[in-house]
Amino acid sequence: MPNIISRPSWYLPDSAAIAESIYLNRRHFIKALGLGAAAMAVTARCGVAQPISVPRTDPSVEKLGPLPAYKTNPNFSDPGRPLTSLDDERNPLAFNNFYEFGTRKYQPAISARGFTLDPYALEIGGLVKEPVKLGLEDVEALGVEERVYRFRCVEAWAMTVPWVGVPLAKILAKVDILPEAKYVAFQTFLDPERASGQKAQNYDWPYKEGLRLDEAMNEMTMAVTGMYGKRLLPQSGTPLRIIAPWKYGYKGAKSVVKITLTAGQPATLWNTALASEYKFYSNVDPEVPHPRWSQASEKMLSDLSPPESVPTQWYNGYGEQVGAMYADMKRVLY
Ligand SMILES: Nc1nc2c(c(=O)[nH]1)N[C@H]1C(S)=C(S)[C@@H](COP(=O)(O)O)O[C@H]1N2
Ligand SMILES: [Mo]
Repeated sequence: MPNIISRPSWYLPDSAAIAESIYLNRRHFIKALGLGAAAMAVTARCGVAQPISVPRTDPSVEKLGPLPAYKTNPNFSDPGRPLTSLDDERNPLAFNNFYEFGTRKYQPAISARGFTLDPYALEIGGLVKEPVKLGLEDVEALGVEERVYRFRCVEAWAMTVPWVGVPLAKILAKVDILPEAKYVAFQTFLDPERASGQKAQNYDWPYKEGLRLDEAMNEMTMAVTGMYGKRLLPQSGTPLRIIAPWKYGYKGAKSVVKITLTAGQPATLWNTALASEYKFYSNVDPEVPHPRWSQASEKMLSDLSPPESVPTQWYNGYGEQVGAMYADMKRVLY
């Protein structure tokens, strides 16, 4: 194994990280939202502005109406570690990866505000007998449930989130899948005018991801429409995203509009951009380092600064649910 000393770019002491991009973003954010000085406080710890609190609603999302009634699935109610609090300094509604709305962590919560795909349609096509288009109500009519999952980004930060959604297998059951189909491709919307990150030439927009068909059908894989009891905000992938919690976070596309059944392994945005760093499988594995950093440990979103870190679990701890799918593959895989 190579001697890995470098670290992901966010992996900085608070003082350094906050002093640059985040602090500036916060000032923009406060302006953009018309929030007053009350939203800002001074932290004794690093002497710069505290994160402002991100609104937990968005008018564009309110228009979609509330989530349908749901229950927590008892098989996935105990993630074995505390939920990531929305009151934490870095929290899942403020700290995001959603490159369509900017590459800095605190940008999407600002620049995606008001974004909507309403009226929404999820197209399912490719190697199916008859393609279908489902509205959000059609998807949710298949039965929404809550599941608390561990989440692990390839950048080695982690969180624990109560997602609300529909098992993807229930959605795929709406089409007759042809026997040649072996993979499932996911595609995000394409609208560079509203999502200016898509004007960046270095990525093959729209965002694309894929799973093997059995992975897509696995009980763990969810089409998520809500989190923390509410509909997804724009920065979290309104109105529907994919979550496959034994894989690195980028395998789950946000704001998905199209699902295509394919015979061959589909191209993905990250693999196309940087094949040496982002492979198709991308299963969480402490023994397979990213070329630029170790994956042996991870940090919770609320506590990114050293020294606290916890060991990474193989398959993010979901080996019991997903391990059998890889029985005939080598241990070392991405
Ligand atoms: N369309 C789209 N989906 C995406 C991304 C993205 O940039 N665009 N980023 C991925 C990455 S790298 C991660 S870690 C998660 C982040 O989800 P979060 O911001 O809700 O934590 O979304 C994934 N899905
Ligand atoms: Mo990620």
